[in-house]
Amino acid sequence: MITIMMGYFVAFSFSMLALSWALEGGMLYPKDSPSRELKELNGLWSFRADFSDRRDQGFQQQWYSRPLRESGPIIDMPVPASFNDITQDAKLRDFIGWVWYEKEVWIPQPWVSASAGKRVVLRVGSAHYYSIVWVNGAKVTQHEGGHLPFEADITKLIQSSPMALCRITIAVNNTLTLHTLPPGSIQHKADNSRYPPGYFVQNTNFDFFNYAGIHRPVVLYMTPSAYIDDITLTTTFADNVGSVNYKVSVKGSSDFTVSLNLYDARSKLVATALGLEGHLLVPSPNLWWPYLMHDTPGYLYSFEVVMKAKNGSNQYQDIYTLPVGIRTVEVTKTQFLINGKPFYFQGVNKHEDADIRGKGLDWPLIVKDFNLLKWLGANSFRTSHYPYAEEIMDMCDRYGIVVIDECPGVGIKNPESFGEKSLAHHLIVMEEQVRRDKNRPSVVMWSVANEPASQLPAAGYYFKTVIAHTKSFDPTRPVTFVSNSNYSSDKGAPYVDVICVNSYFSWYHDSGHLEVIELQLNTQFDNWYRLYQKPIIQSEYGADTIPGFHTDPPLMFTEEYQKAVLQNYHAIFDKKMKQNLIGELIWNFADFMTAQSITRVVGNKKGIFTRQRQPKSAAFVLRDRYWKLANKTGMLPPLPKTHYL
Ligand code: GCB
Repeated sequence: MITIMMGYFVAFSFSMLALSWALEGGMLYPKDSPSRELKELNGLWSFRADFSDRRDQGFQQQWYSRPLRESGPIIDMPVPASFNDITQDAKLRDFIGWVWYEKEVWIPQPWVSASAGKRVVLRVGSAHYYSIVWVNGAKVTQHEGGHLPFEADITKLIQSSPMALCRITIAVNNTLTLHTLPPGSIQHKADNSRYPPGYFVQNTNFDFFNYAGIHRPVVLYMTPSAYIDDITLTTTFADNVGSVNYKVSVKGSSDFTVSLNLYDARSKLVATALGLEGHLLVPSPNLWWPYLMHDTPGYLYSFEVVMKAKNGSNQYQDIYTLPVGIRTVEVTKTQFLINGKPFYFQGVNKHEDADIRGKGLDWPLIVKDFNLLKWLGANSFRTSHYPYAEEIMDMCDRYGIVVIDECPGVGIKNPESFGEKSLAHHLIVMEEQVRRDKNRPSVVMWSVANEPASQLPAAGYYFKTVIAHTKSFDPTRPVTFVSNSNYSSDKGAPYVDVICVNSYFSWYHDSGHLEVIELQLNTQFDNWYRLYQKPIIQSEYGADTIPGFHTDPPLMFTEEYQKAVLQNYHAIFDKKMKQNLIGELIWNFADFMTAQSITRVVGNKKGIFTRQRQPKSAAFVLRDRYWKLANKTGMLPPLPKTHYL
């Protein structure tokens, strides 16, 4: 492995060292404000994959030290997007190793002058999976892991250069190891009678295509050099008074004042306070309610922080505004309560996945998906199997779509992936995820993994530690992981707040036998509840379906079979939701790309929508159910479906 990915591993061990400390500083989403400016670097970047045998030519020849076009051929690569499906080159589609991105940008002159008291930050929304960033040939940061943002303060660097032209180089490596999240491994095929010299493949234990590249926006942003670094908000309410509990951190000055203003959705000032920590009280608050639970779901206040600082004779002002929803979350033995009322997750699992752009952020797709969720009557989703883009999470906050926020802990199967090294990284990933999403009202629970080998002895300590660590950063939200282990041997389940179970009766087990679903599902719920007395979510169920395939009686892969699987599951859900079942999440919202295999026909076809977001018959079954449920569970006064569309 080392022979191929040498450059990667050098960087990897360094990062583990650097990251073994708790994270420093906040990760506020970059936004314009009267004191801040933003420059988006999305669009076309120069690109080259390093196809050299050891994938280390870029480092040997220091491709970052001069314009990429000078060290070899380049192609255009859109950002954000996965690089895999952009060209006709099969080698690039399945490429493993370092790829190089570069963009030259002008920094606005007022940001550059050393006397201006500005701070300039380069931020990458996410890149898969290991990234090193240079500006004008100087390394400014590195980051391990996809799906989460990272940034570098480049103020000094750009102020010391004579030109405001800035060459940004980002090398990204998609190699997975047994210690990354998700884990993976490189397999060398040494048999020269069957494979060419140096042949290797990357093996993973997850069922989605391992898209790579710069998946989310890259931005440069400017703040004053004394600035609001982080904000942590939690909310409670009692006796018709809401409380927004805040903690603000400021950097760049020790001589400052902070004032807080809370505005309602009509921009009316409802509360003010001073200082870094405290409470803002809101009489008769408009609570943040999930979609279909209230007629103004997703109500958001605006929490404005105004910081004024002095550094000698210099004065600075920084202003940052964060949306805040006032709501509470609580778990009992049988219920999930939002604002004290039982909440039933009638939702979906998704993927960030689409034709051509792969996992790249795509606004038309995002808005289309939210329209489909509303059409469906879905009130929630799980970010299977990694944190989704902040832009998507913003929509959840605004639309009242409840989120189980899952980390990239998918496919943790090998015993080595339960060791100290993996655990240390997993803790950091949870810190990064909580730091990014802690203020979101839509996020009601963290999921620290999907279908790990949680029956292994090491899984007990591993999940106890990851869950406790997550709670130490966020004591306000329940934590879970999603299991497909046998209830009696799952070593992690004792530590979760909610049992999340995946099962595929009549699909992966007893294939074609719809008649076993009800009995097996009933047994599944009874077993888990008897042992743990915790509420349960059916976090996956479903069947692959080729749109346009029809049979009667239903046969596997037809639209009729998918509908029948759903209906058989629903019959038991209807019984169990009166007891301790608190949710059902279909697998999957839409078809998505996977690795090639004999069980996947150009991807996973368990979507109720196609990859192009057209409904299969099952979408209408689910839509009828979700709208009926919304009325029946008392979440809504009887309403026509069109009410919220
Ligand atoms: C699962 C996994 C999911 C797969 C799905 C399937 O249990 O959690 O990632 O895509 O099953 O369709 O096999």
